[in-house]
Amino acid sequence: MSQLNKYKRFTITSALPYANGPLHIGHLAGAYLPADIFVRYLRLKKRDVVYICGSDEHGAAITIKAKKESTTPQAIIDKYHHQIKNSFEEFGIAFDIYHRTSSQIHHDLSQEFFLNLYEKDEFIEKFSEQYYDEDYNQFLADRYITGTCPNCHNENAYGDQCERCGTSLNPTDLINPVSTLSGKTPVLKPTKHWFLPLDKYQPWLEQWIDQKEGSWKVNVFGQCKSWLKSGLQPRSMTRDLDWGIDVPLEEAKGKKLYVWMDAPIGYISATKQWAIDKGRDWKLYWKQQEDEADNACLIHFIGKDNIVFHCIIFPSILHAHGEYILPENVPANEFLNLEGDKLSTSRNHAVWLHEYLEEFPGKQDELRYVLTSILPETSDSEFTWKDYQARVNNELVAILGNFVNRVMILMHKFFDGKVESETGKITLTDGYLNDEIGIFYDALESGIESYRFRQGLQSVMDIARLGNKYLTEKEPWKTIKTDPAAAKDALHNSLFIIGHLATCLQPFLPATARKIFEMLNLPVEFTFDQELTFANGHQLNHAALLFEKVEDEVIERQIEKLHNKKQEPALVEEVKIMPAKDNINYETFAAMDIRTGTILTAEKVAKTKKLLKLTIDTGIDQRTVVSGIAEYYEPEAVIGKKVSILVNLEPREIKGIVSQGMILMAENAEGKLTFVTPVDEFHDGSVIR
Ligand code: B3M
Ligand code: ZN
Repeated sequence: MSQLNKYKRFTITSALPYANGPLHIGHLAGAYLPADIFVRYLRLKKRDVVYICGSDEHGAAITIKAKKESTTPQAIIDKYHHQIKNSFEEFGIAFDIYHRTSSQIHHDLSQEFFLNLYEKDEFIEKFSEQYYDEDYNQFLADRYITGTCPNCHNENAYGDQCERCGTSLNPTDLINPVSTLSGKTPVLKPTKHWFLPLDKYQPWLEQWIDQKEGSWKVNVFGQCKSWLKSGLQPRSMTRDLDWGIDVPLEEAKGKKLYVWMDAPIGYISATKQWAIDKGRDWKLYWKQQEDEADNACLIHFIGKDNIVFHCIIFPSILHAHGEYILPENVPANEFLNLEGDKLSTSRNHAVWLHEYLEEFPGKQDELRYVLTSILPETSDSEFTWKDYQARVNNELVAILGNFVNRVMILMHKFFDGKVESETGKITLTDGYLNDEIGIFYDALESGIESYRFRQGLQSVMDIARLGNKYLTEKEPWKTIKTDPAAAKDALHNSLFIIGHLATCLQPFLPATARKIFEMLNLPVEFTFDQELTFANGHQLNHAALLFEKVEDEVIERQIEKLHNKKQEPALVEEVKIMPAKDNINYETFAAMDIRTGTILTAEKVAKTKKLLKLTIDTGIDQRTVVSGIAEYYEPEAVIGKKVSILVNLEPREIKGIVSQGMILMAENAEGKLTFVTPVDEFHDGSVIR
């Protein structure tokens, strides 16, 4: 019996990634892949669910990056918001909305929350001593101060948190504090701030969190209890910063909301935007309803370094506001490490999602499978490229792909891919199979609903293991000669195993599930309550390989790339810029006709390494273009891509093909190419000027 049946609807959130850098596999394994699996599962059970995320665009992390790159915070967030959003979309994380906290709707709601608590006198207003950098003449946000953690003596703890032991800190807790701006010791200066009285809320928090024992993950419940045990202190919700949401008080000019006050409210403002876009009622997903039984089930998916903000601070703000629901669960994951070391943006020690998508086109499900198999659900875990290769080759190719392929090949070989029965009805005739598959469905359900996605995935793989075992026992390739009816029965039963396998794969490997349903010539989405049947005479589509083996040199290249990058200085943007060309007059530029377009077809040009022959829909017409991108993109990876195309270039013959135009590509200092694509969804033929 599903524990989730009692809820009418679900509000699922994933932590809002800071828009100050690209996504890496650690982000996916922490807050995004688990949530995506959970949401896809709920949708397949036809539950009312909204999945919310967006970019976290305030806080010192953004301004520090801007200073480092001598640019503005706005330029940083625009760059990374779009990169992150595109990476999530291309990887297939199925948000209902991916919004951003620099939006007006978010600023308005955050200020409304602040004023709601302010007008109820919830805040403690007090002057506090805050660190001030006398060289830069500015107060320092928590992240601008580093020092030694009083708890574990990590010398690189931040002013708000020690990332090694997870302790939440106030800057004045740090030993030997240093300003990250001037590198000097900051001085304490009085400044007025508005504090959330966490000490006052402690009794309420204790009783609320105590109810969660047994339903919250042990690591999450334990961390909350230890903070409560050490006694909560008032926490400032405002900062002296030049970037963020203005504190909506006359006397607070120049002060901004603390990023961890506004960011979680971003879940609500994004839901409001989604509701406006879709004509829905956001209050059903966030406000307490007349009848408590109608309250939405709110679940926050995060990494363990965000537990205090999602289990102590944000619930306190929601509770103080008084009209909102509180999280039912916060299934935080631990950390993913990479090749024996911590993932690190600053040390460039990461597998970046946008790079994976470029270098492994069409292999999203392989990464989904490997990461889900090693999710740090109860302790830190490790990604290695050798393990990636082993799991793809020995599990996806050898177990899942092999089973499906054998059945499809045999069905075409012996029965021309037609599913026929003299009795007229095609059913799963083997009771043992039926029982076993039912057990795996139950294991899948209990795994996902208790946030044990690794276990859930393995129960799906058990269906494939069952299929291989069944096929080996039945040997239809032999019995076809002696007992064709038995061979047909065994293969029909195997088709049912494949259908259930694909149904259960959908939350985990959505692209693979779709491919299998296409091969079976069935609808490409099967909700869990749908009956899997084959009509008599059903025609299967052709067999197609689901996965390719990963060769040693592919892995060696990735390991070498990681090793080389770690030798380079930290991830900084000082790259060699191509020298500018001579100026041209406006008329020369205006003579070019550049449009947005879509790649409809793509194929390699025979006997060349660099050329792809593309068919482009330019909005004006469909035309052939030969493009030198074959070293960077497989043909199937570019189909459907939006591009910018110069349409009034004189046609040229290239390798016997008349090329009518040119795709605009960006080339970086290493000579790598990438598409120049409009940020928003514009129709083909839109004029680029
Ligand atoms: N922006 C991400 C982090 O701490 C932080 C999450 C906000 S969720 C409201 O890594
Ligand atoms: Zn520490």
